[in-house]
Formats: sequence, structure tokens, C-alpha cells
Amino acid sequence: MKSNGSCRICNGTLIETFDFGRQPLSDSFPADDTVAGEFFFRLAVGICTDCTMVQLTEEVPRERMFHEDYPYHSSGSVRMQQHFVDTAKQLVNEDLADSDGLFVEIGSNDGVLLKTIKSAGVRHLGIEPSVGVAELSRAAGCRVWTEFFDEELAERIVKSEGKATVVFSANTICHIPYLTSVLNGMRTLLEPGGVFVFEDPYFGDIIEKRSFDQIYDEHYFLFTARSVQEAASRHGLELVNVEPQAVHGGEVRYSLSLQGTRAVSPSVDEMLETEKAHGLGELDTLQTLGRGIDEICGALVKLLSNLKKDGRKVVAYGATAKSATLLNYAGIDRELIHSVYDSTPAKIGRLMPGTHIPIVDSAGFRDSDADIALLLAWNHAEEITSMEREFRQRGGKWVVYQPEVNFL
Ligand code: DWN
Ligand code: SAH
Ligand code: ZN
Repeated sequence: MKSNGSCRICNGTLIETFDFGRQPLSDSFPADDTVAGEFFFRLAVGICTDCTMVQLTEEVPRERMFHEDYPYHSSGSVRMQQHFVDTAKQLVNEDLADSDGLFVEIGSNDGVLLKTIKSAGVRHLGIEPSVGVAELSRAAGCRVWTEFFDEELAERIVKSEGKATVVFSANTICHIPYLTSVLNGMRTLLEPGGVFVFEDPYFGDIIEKRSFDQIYDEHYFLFTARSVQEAASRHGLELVNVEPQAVHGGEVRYSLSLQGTRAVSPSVDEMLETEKAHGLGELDTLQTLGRGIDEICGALVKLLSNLKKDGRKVVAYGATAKSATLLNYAGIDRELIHSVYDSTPAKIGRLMPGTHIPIVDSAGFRDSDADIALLLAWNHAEEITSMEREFRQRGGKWVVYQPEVNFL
């Protein structure tokens, strides 16, 4: 345990609790083994002793992660498509129904949510720095600027489009180390009665499920209601609602508004109480997770080694960003896993970051001779195991690794 500088939010003391060592970028899939210059950085996580914000202790420059070849396509999961259609409809009905208000989305990716907003005839603007996915959303008729959202961009949006009634963001705000600039920008961008709604993986779920693989380069912050409330209040914003979401392994949707402009829902105090009872702001909690990480990785390597000795063919399913942390920290490479099945065109034919396990088209999974499949996309377990039900029917077994290593 060591102190590693200061908190990105409050400048308080940041205590580093777990060091994953040298890690590759989680969404960078080399074309072949000979590719030189795979980028590595030190992945370590810590907690601020003042505002309790859980955060990485080192930052990867944003342009290295988010660029024209960013491979993650949000529409790759049918369940997530539905989640965003439902979310868009709810936002339109609750906050934009009778207004000519502006809707802004930060990190709109391939337009998975924005398409529904556009179809509802709402004035909208997506902010998406990764050109490849931004183009996909433009092809679907959405208005998108290829930019990184920050304080300066907020001013330009207001100049060109006016203030926003609703700003939405999913799985993006926790990716932005310069959160203070984002929150300052929000104060500029929101109209007086407006709302900023964002959802990200919840630290409470990460602790409960020991889903430590949610810690990787892109996930700079692991939020709680407490840490979000504190960050918001430093920038003239107020946490007015929290709502758990059963996606990506457990998220929370936070609503912020300009201080004093909206009633605060009782859900906020309820969640703050639960967090206190579960010790989410304490150093100890993160240290216990650290011991869990070593236990899980040790057990998984042992299981995979035994399966290999027994002559079983082991593959994995889902070339997730998350799995970079698991595979590289545990030292699981192509000796233990034959290949990784995935449906994303930009990942098929490439290699997994750091471990260089080959990625193959998931269309071939049902005809494969795999005996065991490690489910790296555990957050899509229902969708994947029901789509691939023949695998079980012919005797195949799924392995998961959180909260502990087990057959599914
Ligand atoms: O926060 C982030 C989330 C939203 O998405 C980003 N930083 C990056 C990315 O993280 P991830 O890669 O861990 O997300 P997923 O959604 O768990 O990735 C699922 C992977 O599995 C994708 O590569 C698509 C693939 N997949 C598949 O091959 N067949 C997924 C489904 C549902 C399927 O049926
Ligand atoms: N909202 C989608 C995409 C999440 S992936 C979903 O929930 O599935 C994270 C996205 O955030 C990427 O598309 C990335 O390019 C984008 N992003 C990263 N930093 C950003 C920033 N500063 N402003 C806007 N988008 C950003
Ligand atoms: Zn702090």
C-alpha cells in the first residue's frame, strides 16, 4: 500500500491498493504477432481518503484509446440495444415531451441510443471522438461531432446549438480522467431546469461480485453515489436521483442538475446509507477485493491447467475489453486458451491484447469441437448462453470467474 499522489477530484490523498503491473490497452487488438510497439502502461487502482473516489493512479492519453479504429460497437448486444431504446424513450417522455429542448449525448458510439432520439424528432447532438463508430451513427442519420467532451467543447456547443435540456451518457463518464472539466462544462451546457443523466459500472457491484476485470485503462473511475455526489457538489451540481441498472454486471444511473433546481429523490439518501453499511468508502474494502483478485486468478489458472492436462479443448467467448485485465494479470495465454470467439468484425482475425490469443468469428462456435468455454463476456451471460444453447446440449461447459471460478 502506498500513497500515489493526489485525487483527480479533490486533490486529497490517493492511496494505491492494487497494482496489476504492466498491462496493454484493453481495446487494442494487434493484427499479428510481429506487430511491434504494442503499448503498455501500469494499471493500478486506489481510493481517495477524503472524497472516497476510487480511481486509477496512472492515466493513458485519450487519443491512444479513442480513435478511428476504436473497435467496440455498442450495438453488438441485442439486450443492450433494447436497454438503450427503452432509455431513450423514457428520457424523451419524461424530460423532452413538450419542448423544443436539445438532447446531447456524450460517447454516442455507433448511435445505439441516439437513433431512437432522432426518430422521436428531438433536436439532438452526439459527441463521439472515435471516428469509425461516429460514422456508423451518422450513416443512421444522427447528428454527431467527432470531438472529446470537455469544458471548452461545452462552450462551443452552447454557442452553436444553445443550452441542453437533457445530457445523457452511458459507459463514458467513468472513462474521462478530466472529470472536473466535464462537470464544469455541464454547468455551462445545462439549461436551468435541465438534467445530466449518466450510467456507469457501480463500485458496489464490483465489490459484491468481485468483478475486478471492470478495472482497465478505459475505466478510470469506479463510482459510488457518495463519490459522485461529492464531485458534483464541487462544481455547482447536485445529485438528485440514483437508479440501479441491471446491465454490464450492475450499473447505477445518476441524475445531476444545477444546484437547487430539482427536488432530490429519497433514493439518494437510501443509496448513501447502504454504501456506508457496506463500507464502500473504506480502504479496507478495496484491499479485500485485492486479495480476491489473487484468489480468483490463482483458481482459474489451476482449473485451466488441469483441463489442459486432461486433454480438453478450452476456448473463450467474448473478446471484451475487461478480459485484458484478467488474462494479462493471471498470465493466461494461448497455452491455456485455444481461441476467443467474438462477433465484432473489427476484432475477428486479430489477437487479444498482450496475450495474443487469436480471435475467431463466433458464427463458428456452434460447429467447433470445444469442450469448455471461458465466458469473458459474463455480463451478457443470458444472451450468449441462450443463443449458443447447442453448446451445452452437446456436453460443452461454460466457466465463469466471478464472484468465484465455477462452471455455469
Ligand atoms: O465501458 C465499456 C463497455 C460499454 O464496452 C467500454 N470501455 C468498452 C466495452 O467493454 P467490453 O468490451 O468489456 O464490453 P462488453 O459489452 O462486455 O463486450 C462484449 C464482447 O462480446 C464484444 O466484443 C461483443 C462480444 N459479443 C459476442 O461476440 N456475441 C457479445 C454478445 C452479446 C454476443 O452475443
Ligand atoms: N455509450 C456507449 C459507448 C460506450 S464506450 C455504450 O454505452 O455502449 C465509450 C465511448 O466513449 C467510446 O465510443 C469513446 O470513443 C467515447 N469517449 C471517450 N472519451 C470521450 C469524451 N471525452 N467525450 C465523448 N466521448 C468519449
Ligand atoms: Zn478525492
